[in-house]
Amino acid sequence: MFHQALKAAARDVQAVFDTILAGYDDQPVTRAMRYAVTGGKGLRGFLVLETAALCGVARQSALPAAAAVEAIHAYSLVHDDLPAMDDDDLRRGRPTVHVKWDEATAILVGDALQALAFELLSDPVIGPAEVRLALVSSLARAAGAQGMVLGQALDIAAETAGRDLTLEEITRLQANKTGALIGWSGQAGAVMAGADTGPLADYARALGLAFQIADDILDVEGCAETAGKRLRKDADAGKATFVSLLGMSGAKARAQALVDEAEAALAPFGDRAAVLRAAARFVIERDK
Ligand code: GRG
Repeated sequence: MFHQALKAAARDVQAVFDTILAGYDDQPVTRAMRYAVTGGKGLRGFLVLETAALCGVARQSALPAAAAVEAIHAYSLVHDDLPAMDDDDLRRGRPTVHVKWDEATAILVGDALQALAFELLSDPVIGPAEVRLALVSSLARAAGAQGMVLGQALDIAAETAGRDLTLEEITRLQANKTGALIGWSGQAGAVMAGADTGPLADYARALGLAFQIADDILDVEGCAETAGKRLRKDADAGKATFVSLLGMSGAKARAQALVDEAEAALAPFGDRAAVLRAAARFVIERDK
């Protein structure tokens, strides 16, 4: 049930991008944008669509918001892969954008995807102007220098800090770097419905952290071919991670505790939140 829902979300979000990008000039930057939004799991878009369904928002209304967060996520990966950042040549099992095209194109792809995200959120199909404004301002916060960009900046600063980060510092870094977008996605349905965001915010906070701990575990135990990206980069760079700080079994126990927390946060929704509960379990069981 969960895997079908995840696939359907990725397919529907992809269709949004296909429709929009079909109307763009046929330029390297637009071809590279299309490439950058293809081939991911689509977890963030899925969270938007599922929380929207849970809060009674029509799928058609939620789709531009789901595509918006996937556009921001895709931009972050393209920029993160650049030589000035993580310098990666493999992403989603394919050459990274700056390798397939060039660095200038990769920078422009990120810029354009970020702009596209906010254009998508202005689509009247989402709902009244106040709802769209709430989504725009919360996504801007989640993606910017009080969210994902802050996390990335803290990560870069840690490389030259001359000491390992503490567990508290890593938790804050990751809550921003990967947690902010996952948090936004998990609350989007409630925002669109004008409902209480509390339970879904708790769910998404725990899910985001579990996702990152699972990523650190995958970096050590995963298979690069299946994951579609280079692994063991953190260990090779001597970077502190949840695994280096908690040990492998400690990291697994913490991830499981967070999944339990995420599932518990969904209690007010009863059985209607079964797919979101399965999503929480998936984030720590995934192999890519
Ligand atoms: C460049 C401003 C800026 C930020 C980049 C999110 C991020 C910050 C960098 C990504 C680096 C990375 C590999 C982080 C680990 C967790 C993560 C976000 C993995 C990728 O997300 P998935 O697994 O990817 O959801 P797919 O390919 O499925 O979309």
